[in-house]
Amino acid sequence: MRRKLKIGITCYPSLGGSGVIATELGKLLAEKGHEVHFITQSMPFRLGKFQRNIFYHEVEVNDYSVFRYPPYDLSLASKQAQVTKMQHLDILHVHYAVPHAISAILAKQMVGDQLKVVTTLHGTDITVLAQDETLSDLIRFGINQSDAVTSVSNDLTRETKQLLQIEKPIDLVYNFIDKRVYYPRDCSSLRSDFALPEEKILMHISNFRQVKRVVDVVDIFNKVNAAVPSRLLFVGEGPELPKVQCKVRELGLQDRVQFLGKQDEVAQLISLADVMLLPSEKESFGLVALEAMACGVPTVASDAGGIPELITHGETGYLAPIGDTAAMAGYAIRLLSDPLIYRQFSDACIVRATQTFCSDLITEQYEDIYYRVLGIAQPREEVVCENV
Ligand code: GMT
Repeated sequence: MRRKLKIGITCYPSLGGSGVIATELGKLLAEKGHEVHFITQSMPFRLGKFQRNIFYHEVEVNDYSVFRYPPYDLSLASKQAQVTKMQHLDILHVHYAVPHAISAILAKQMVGDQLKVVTTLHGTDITVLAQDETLSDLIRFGINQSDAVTSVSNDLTRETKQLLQIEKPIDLVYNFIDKRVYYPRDCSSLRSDFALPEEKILMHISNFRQVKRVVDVVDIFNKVNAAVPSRLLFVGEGPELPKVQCKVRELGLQDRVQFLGKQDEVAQLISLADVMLLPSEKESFGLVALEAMACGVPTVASDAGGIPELITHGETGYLAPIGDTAAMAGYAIRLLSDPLIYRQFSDACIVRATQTFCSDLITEQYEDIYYRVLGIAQPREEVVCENV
């Protein structure tokens, strides 16, 4: 049996792919007997009810009147050091480079070298923030000082190395799904709330940031709906929402488009969809497309960033150049008009999601990294990922 570890996890607790991956990883590590301590600004939204081996430590920010900006990064470092000392943590696994990696390195300097820092890069911490010259040196420092760095796609690794001239090795660890949660669910009764039996459902889930090109979703839908009567469901909210609502009105699609707002649990909702749309400008991996795949829902996406490492064009979905909404609409129409092709894609999605991106396999990859940085040789456990 492998030695059980004490692991601190820091992530952004609000809605978003990096927070989801960090929280689900923590839950899976705890299930395997490791002791997991979340050190975050608030309770991660997916943490939910009490679970054995999971502990939560809230970072309190000192807002003393002299501070113009309350120093969250320092409060985080101080909490990480405190929890490490009290709980004898072996590892601090931080998700998203800024400021989490920097705070963790400071915490390590406070408690000593026996604490190892693992940093996972998720995407915009590199593709957006590392482009900012006021932050790039800091991010490079965080990466170089971490005991191990992981990235969620080969494309993100390439971009990190190129943008920041990083030479140290970066481990590739893809996003994952828990197949006990993401599988094709029966939602025939719920479906009738949103569409007529002969209509198709297209869906987009995101935080409506500019990089998601959500207005393109409306454009794609408009073209699809002209050929195949359909409905569009939006899940999530964010800065681009007003623009998207405006585009829906402009195209007179109000009665065909519904905004469901922020939703914590999307597994059931995804099964409502026939096709997921992800036309992003930047996307290091595209967790939502993986979640859709596991539910048997193919995605039509842009070929940005790491998306091609997840979606095989013409097998588990379709890819088109960023902004080419006509091509994306054409692909969606092809999928929605041919039940035989659709079935083939849907089956291939489930196999790929549950075999290549299964949580057992990916959790094991993270554990291997922890043991490696701690210098503990541990035999590998046999993981067999079968599809449901
Ligand atoms: O996609 C978002 O805007 C959320 C963002 C985050 O930082 O939480 O997601 C990033 O991390 C996910 C988990 O690793 C990836 O699957 C997403 O592709 C990535 N988003 C971008 O690169 C834009």
